[in-house]
Amino acid sequence: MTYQINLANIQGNILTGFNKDFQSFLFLTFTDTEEARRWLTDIIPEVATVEEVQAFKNLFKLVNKRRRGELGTVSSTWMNVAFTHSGFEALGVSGLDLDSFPEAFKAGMKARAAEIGDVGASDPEHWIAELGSKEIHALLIFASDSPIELRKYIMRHTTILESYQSIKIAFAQDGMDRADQPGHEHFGFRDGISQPGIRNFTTPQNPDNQDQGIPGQDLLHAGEFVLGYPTQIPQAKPDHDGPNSDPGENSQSGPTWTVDGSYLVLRRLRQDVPAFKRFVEHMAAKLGISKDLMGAKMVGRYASGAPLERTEKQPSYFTPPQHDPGLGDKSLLKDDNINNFEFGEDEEGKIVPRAAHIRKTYPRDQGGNDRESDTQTHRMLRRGIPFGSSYRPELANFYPNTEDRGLLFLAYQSDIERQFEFVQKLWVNNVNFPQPGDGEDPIMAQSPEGSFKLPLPGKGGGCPVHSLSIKHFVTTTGGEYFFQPSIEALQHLTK
Ligand code: N7H
Repeated sequence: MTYQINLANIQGNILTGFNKDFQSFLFLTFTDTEEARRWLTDIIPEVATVEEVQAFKNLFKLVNKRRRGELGTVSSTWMNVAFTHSGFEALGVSGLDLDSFPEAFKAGMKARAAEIGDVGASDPEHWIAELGSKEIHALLIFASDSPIELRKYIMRHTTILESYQSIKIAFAQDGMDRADQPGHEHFGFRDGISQPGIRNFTTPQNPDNQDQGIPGQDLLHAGEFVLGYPTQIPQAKPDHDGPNSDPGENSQSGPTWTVDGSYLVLRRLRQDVPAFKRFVEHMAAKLGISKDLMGAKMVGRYASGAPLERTEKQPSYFTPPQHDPGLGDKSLLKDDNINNFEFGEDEEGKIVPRAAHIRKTYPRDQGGNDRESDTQTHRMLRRGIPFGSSYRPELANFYPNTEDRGLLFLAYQSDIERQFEFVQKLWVNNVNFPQPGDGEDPIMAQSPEGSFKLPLPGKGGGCPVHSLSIKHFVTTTGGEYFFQPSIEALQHLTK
């Protein structure tokens, strides 16, 4: 079924992803409706759309392909804007419209803390003060290829904001790709590899298979991520195990003007890198495996991004390589191989443990009731970026506050409860998912001390299951639920 996605009306970071090395986030508060509306009128012409970001990416690819490598000849700087529920209220949205939004968005992330496992050290009472105590109304997202252009653009917007007395910057947060390990998050693993593809938007690499983008990347209906388009049907088609390709009902949420908009979950997740590294080293020595393999067993991929699970390129093997194969065999990192696997033949988790991070958060063919079809109703478009400087013990004495580093997790979806909250609550934090007693996601475990089941081949061909106690390496230090309206809806909100 073909339908047109209104790319000129949808904000750019949603479907395409800015994917810039330098990003910044300004969290705003309003106290005067008229001023807030005038400010919004001022900035709407600068809000980047999917159409523009996509056109830039195509030009970037074209230039790089012929010239072999990045010369920096084309670059861009983008801005997007999003609002909280109380932000819509401050903008003067009617009571009827405000009431029609779903509960999770109305409540906001702090109020949902117990639901999503933000307890103990992650409890909002321990969040950084600006995000824990203040009520945020809007978010400006800036992204650029150049730190200088980014700063100039932020200054331009700060000057615009200064002319509105009642609008205040409550918090500013920079995000930056790691200079020493580009594309990798702070624990050292390549991130941003596996994303859902989108029907009528992502180009199928193989023209004979209209259900996949790159091999293994299932194409989903746009309504999973943007309101007003067909969604996925959780039940499988008869005689077909894969995702159901039929279009489900159009996604709909809140007032009519939410069409072409998307919900954004933003989390500021601090990472305890030294503790993670110590744990991986200690466990690797104890179990007699390499650090590379130990880390890969926890994440589900090697640090280079090479799949741990079997792909066509990595033929059937029971014992995965001890050392990161992606560092030597670059073909494993290419489109044909990097995401081309399922977990069905590894039901016992002998290759990728069932509670490994990528298996918990996207169990592929091993998820819910109707397996693959059901799993595909819980996906998100992730747009995260690291914050803070890399862990470099040799610099610790010279740079203050070096421990505050982590991931700004950003994810777009059409239903926060069915997507982010479901994944966080029923998969990541559920010690009995996928199977009873599998344990917590060893990357994201939120309880002070959890456990993780790790089957490892032993002498004589057996595969004893080791139950490891895992520490808490990631702590939530802030976050919020936003809605990112279409360009037309932004105009509607100014009236
Ligand atoms: Fe995760 N990490 O470094 O270990 N994540 N993640 N994540 N994550 C992924 O495939 C990481 C977090 C997902 O499609 C990779 O892009 C860290 C939250 C999903 O196969 C790595 C943090 C949630 C996927 C990491 C963190 C998710 C995924 C592999 C926090 C949702 C795709 C690279 C500090 C609740 C799975 C890749 C798939 C992949 C890491 C957070 C979800 C390396 C450090 C909060 C859906």
